[in-house]
Amino acid sequence: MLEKNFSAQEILNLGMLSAMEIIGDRFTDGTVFIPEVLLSARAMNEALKVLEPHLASSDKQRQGTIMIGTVRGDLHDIGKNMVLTMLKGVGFKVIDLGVNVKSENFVREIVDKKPDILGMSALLTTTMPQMQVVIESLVEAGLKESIKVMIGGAPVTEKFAMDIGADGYARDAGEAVSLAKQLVSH
Ligand code: B1M
Repeated sequence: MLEKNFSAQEILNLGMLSAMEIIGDRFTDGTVFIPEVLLSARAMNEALKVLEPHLASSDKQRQGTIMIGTVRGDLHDIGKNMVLTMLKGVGFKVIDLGVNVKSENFVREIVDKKPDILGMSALLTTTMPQMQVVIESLVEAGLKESIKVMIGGAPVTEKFAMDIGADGYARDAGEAVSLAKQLVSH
């Protein structure tokens, strides 16, 4: 598709994301199962790596550092990877803690690496509350004032973000980039 001059954004949004939506619907109606979903997820993550250099913006300036991870109990990483790919593309330094990240690990890594922003992702209604656990741990460790927290993931809402004391919520990777830029400029 790149060779045929489709833009990386088009490939991502029209090709890959809509395909993943179909997989999600088929998983819901019971016509595909975890192995197919996993295969699709792997294909998605590999394709993201191919697209990454093409998603980079031309006016790249160093924007700040963001540490990002999917919360404890949650293994979904495609959305997180899309967000970090886009952030790298516009010049953020990204520290990826991966999936299933415990609150104590977030705190330890923040103390060690001192990022400007912490980004958390959750895809399950059962793991969303972990975001609040992390924010409470940051408050306890006296770190909350020195870092901005942004969150996202399909079940997460703006209201939830405000209720748990996050500094911002982004619905998709594009919004995540605008929000991160806004958070480092304050
Ligand atoms: Co899972 N899964 N899954 N799954 N899975 C969902 C989320 C589900 C909605 C499917 C369904 O039932 N229809 C459902 C959740 C229901 C709920 O909680 N209400 C579900 C379930 C139930 C489960 C298991 C419990 C299934 C089981 O074992 N019985 C299990 C849980 C495992 C665990 O985490 N402990 C499970 C497992 C898996 C796989 C491992 C097989 C695989 C994940 C592989 C991987 O990620 N490497 C998987 C997948 C792929 C999905 C679906 C099909 C697709 C998710 C996805 O990647 N979407 C999903 C159904 C669906 O969404 N239609 C489903 C594409 C991605 C780009 O979107 O992640 O929303 P998303 O990210 C967006 C935005 O949300 C936002 O930007 C991204 C780009 O636009 N965003 C942020 C995300 N993070 C952000 C962070 C930010 C800002 C924005 O700031 C930091």
